[in-house]
Amino acid sequence: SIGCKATIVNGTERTAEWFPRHVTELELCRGTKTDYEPDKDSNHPGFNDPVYVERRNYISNTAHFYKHGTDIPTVDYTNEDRQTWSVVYKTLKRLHATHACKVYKDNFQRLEKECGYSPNKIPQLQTVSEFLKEQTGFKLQPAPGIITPRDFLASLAFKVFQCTQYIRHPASPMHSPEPDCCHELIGHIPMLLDPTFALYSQQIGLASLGVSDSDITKLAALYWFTVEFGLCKENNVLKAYGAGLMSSYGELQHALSDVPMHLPLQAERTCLQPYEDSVYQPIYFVSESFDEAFNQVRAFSQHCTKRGFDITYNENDGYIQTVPYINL
Ligand code: TIH
Ligand code: FE2
Repeated sequence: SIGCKATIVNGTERTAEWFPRHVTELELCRGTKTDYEPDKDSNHPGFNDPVYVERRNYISNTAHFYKHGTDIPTVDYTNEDRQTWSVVYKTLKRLHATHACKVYKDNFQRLEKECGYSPNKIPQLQTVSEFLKEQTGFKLQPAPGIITPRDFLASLAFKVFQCTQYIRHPASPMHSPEPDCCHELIGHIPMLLDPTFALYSQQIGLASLGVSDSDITKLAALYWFTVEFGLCKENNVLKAYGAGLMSSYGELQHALSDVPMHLPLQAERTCLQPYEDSVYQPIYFVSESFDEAFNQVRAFSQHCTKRGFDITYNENDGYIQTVPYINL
């Protein structure tokens, strides 16, 4: 319609007002931001490695064809991939002992006991998705790369978490400029097993459906500084819970050091903070407690967006429902 911004997503033109109403429509919500891919970003450790680029792109492309309700295809990881996973897993686990919050560590242990997490094998997304679904109702959907904020947040409303399946370049196991399966499996999955955290993630998603581009930017910043790079206090000691930290040995140490700025998490302020994907963050936001972070941001995301209706998701039939606000 006239006056609204058209976005090209996988060759489909759609209007800014469109948003998914049924979980199967998430197949239309995987527009990618390609700036940090190894064939485009000269700082990517795989930039000069055509064999890596081809393999990464092959795995990435299969995600475009994923259909809701089908099993996520198994990836045959190479010996080199498994070696990378093993190094990342062992090194991070040692650092998590001192740097990660308790919820993260407890859930990581559950994944080792109940879902086959180990340094010897890269877990397949389908196995992890089934476990997660039983625990908090979240499911995984394979993602071709970094998903645009609008599409990524929309999937959270449906309790769908979009995950990359390719693995980082072996030359740089301690930091990847783009998300990879180490980031998803080690960074995100343990926190998504926490019911409060899962609910929080879904709330940001529900708040994002059908809102303006500027509200998406605010919600994406809140997501970024909590789910990806959040810090919290435990018995007055700084700990991390953000997935971008849990999967990066280099950045996790940086985040808890004196080098970056630490500011208190304040939804109204944090949502305005710009951020950069590929480098260590110069600023992190700290909440007094884990629950405080969620309460604050949840309240904000429910009230910040001036949408004329409320939205709920029905897990049984996969539809979202819009309920008009009644103005008395
Ligand atoms: N830098 C993270 C890592 O090394 O695991 C991956 C990313 C998370 C978010 C953006 S890039
Ligand atoms: Fe992430």
